[in-house]
Amino acid sequence: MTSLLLLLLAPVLALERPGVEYKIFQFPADKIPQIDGKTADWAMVPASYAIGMDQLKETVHGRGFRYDKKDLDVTVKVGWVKGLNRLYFLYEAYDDYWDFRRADRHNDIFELVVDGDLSGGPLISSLHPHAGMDKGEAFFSFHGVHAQNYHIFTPAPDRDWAFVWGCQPWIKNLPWANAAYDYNFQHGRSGKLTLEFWITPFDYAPYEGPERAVVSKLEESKVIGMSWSVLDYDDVDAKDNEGFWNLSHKTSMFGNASDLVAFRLMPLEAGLRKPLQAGWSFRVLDMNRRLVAFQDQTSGQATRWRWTFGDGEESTEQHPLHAYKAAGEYVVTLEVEGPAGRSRWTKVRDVVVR
Ligand SMILES: [Ca+2]
Ligand SMILES: [Ca+2]
Ligand SMILES: [Ca+2]
Repeated sequence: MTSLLLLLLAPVLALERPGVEYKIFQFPADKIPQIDGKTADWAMVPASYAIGMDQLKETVHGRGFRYDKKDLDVTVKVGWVKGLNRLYFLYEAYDDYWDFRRADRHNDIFELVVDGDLSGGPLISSLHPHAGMDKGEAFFSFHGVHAQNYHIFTPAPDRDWAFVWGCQPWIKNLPWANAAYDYNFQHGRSGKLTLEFWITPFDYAPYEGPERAVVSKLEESKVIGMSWSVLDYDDVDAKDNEGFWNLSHKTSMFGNASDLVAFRLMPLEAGLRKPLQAGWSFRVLDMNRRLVAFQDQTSGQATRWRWTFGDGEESTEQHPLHAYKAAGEYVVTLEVEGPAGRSRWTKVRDVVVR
């Protein structure tokens, strides 16, 4: 009986931590965070979006869930903006020993893995599904191509902010990513670090560069795969870090997109949107017949729709089709009505037929 229940409750998505889903906060378009390492623009993000130490498991050195906030204390918030294919992050951490004097991978690191289209499966060359494949070929054709791994240095004085573990280092620079830090400590000291950054997830991020790349399309309510780990180095002379604190609870999250966790791109919080806001899009289906499909995209509950197509014709359908009799540049308006009142939205000369 138990196993049947588990089977029924199992999520459709083959991601780690079934039943767990984190939220990505939607910033309004007029409140996009400024990448300056300051946290003021994140004050509007509710506490329910913050992901802290209690969600991480140390999976390499056997510490499990036994964290000590005097050793490491990390909180991460993730955001997005509808219409921008970017993921914004606010990383706030306390560490008893910030380890960043060496110029190699021995550095406090925030490792982030993103799979924007849930393609799943291995993403690093050593896990290439074709056994025996040439190492170089596997790296340049595969490593990080369909899901990306960033090793972000915390902090990163005198060097790039991250290394992309893959064949596409170009993704860490503008216009694909940007980062800023705020901290006030020397190497080997304790203190608080703030890192603010955004990245662009890619369905396809090839070695050759952005010309052949495909950016992941971020859409409201969609789920993406993501996980991070905090590699805590607390001794510049030590051989290894002393913590691999990760959100997926599975070490192999660094190289397998099926071991990531579900994150949902949330709608605007209720306090940040109008209860009813008319909106719409259109597509010319057949220019020869001047046939246009209109799509209602109103947010909030609407019960009545009235379209005026700009040629004297109207419709009360939610998603009407309209054939214009004459060529023209039209002004189209949708008016909606619902329990919360009325709203209208006009586009001037977007709908053009010949
Ligand atoms: Ca900021
Ligand atoms: Ca530490
Ligand atoms: Ca450290």
